[in-house]
Amino acid sequence: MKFPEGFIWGAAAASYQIEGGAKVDGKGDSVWDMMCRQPDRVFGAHSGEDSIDHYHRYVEDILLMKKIGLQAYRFSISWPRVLPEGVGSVNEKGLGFYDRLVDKLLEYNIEPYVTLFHWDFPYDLYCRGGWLNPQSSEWFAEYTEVIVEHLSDRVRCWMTLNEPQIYIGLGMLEGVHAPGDKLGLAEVLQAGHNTLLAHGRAVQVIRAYSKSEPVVGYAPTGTIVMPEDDTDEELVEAARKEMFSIKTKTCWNISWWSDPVTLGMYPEDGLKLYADEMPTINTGDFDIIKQPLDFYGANIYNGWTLGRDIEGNIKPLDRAQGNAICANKWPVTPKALYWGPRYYYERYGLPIVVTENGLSNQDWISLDGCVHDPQRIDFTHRYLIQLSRAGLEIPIKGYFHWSVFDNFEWAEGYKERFGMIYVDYKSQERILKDSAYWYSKVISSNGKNLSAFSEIDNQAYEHLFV
Ligand code: IFM
Repeated sequence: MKFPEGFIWGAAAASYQIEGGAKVDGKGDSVWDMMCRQPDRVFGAHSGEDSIDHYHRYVEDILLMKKIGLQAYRFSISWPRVLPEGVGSVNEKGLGFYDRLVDKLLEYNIEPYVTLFHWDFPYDLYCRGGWLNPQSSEWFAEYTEVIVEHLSDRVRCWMTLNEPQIYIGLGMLEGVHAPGDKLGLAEVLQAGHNTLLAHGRAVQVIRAYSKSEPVVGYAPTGTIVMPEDDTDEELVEAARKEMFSIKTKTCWNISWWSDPVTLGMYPEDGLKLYADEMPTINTGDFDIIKQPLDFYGANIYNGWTLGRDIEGNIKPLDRAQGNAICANKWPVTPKALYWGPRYYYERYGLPIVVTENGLSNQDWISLDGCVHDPQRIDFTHRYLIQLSRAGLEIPIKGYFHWSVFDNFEWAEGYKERFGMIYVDYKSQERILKDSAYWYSKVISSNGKNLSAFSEIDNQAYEHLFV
């Protein structure tokens, strides 16, 4: 199995999911702090208030990352920890945390990959209209400037927004994520347009103020569509088209969120479908939104397959009974890590970094005191084989496993475990799972210890991973 020299092996996490310390050192509230205080919003009334206390335990956590051999750590910054009211006065203590975190990472030769926004929007700004406020992209630019001024002497790699589909779609349309609103689609798309402007302004700020040569990306999500037969050109084209199409009046699609950022326009089918709900677009907006990017950050977990019926018509394949699924019922579809990066690269022309990929599992501490997670190892192994295959055809720069630690899985609370490091939420003890030791060998061999695609292709049970 081959990965290029210089390929980045990392793992990811996000501020609200791991930091805890929600009320310490002057941090302001975020919409997730607010959501977690409301009844029946989050499974088991769990909250990220203490979470895994990374805020106080980051040194121990970085030592564990070093033990695994991580070359890069993708983390996000809590906007209200740094600017408690979202704009205006800076909370030096909050900023100081990220200083210490970055310094410690660099001391251990782990490259910081900073995400500016991973969903913990300042509550005070939410009260001023949140992403619906026409000024919201300027608020984000102000926040970005504070961070870039402060950290860019040591941080080179940046991502602006994580998964706008989720915090806008699930947060403002469907109301299951913070801020928990159920607005009309027109308002939601307006908020979406403002968040895309925020992305563009943030890239401008990074490029204008960075003290080192920046490497800038964007980290949206999306469901991958895969052709059943790689040699059927018509099917390959149909899957490509399907993956970027917009068919429902929701926020769950790829192109509405990525075309403006990379191609400088909204996609045609979306313009037609959302004709009655279109946001106000001012002259020059796309000049702001479309900024030069160094990579496309792809958060990829799964996909679905297009095949042919008995008459040869193209149609979605049914999932096999008893197919492989994660604890959260997401299907396990390794080829998503081949087709996803390939289709993204073909459409957007940017080198790919897999900014998230991983498995929700039911891990516990065995009687021998270890945490055995063979499914996570097999899942990651299968996906990485496909990624390496993609890497033979297109530029893939790195892979970030989601997640480093077990953590707060948003509306699902702590009932799902995504980490390679187990966390006992009561004692805060950390235990490296088997997958962490396994990943360590993947990293040190630059993937050479993985099976080759030729060894696993066309296995009899492949239908279980479709
Ligand atoms: O935990 C989340 C992360 O915050 C964003 N992407 C998907 C992960 C798993 O649901």
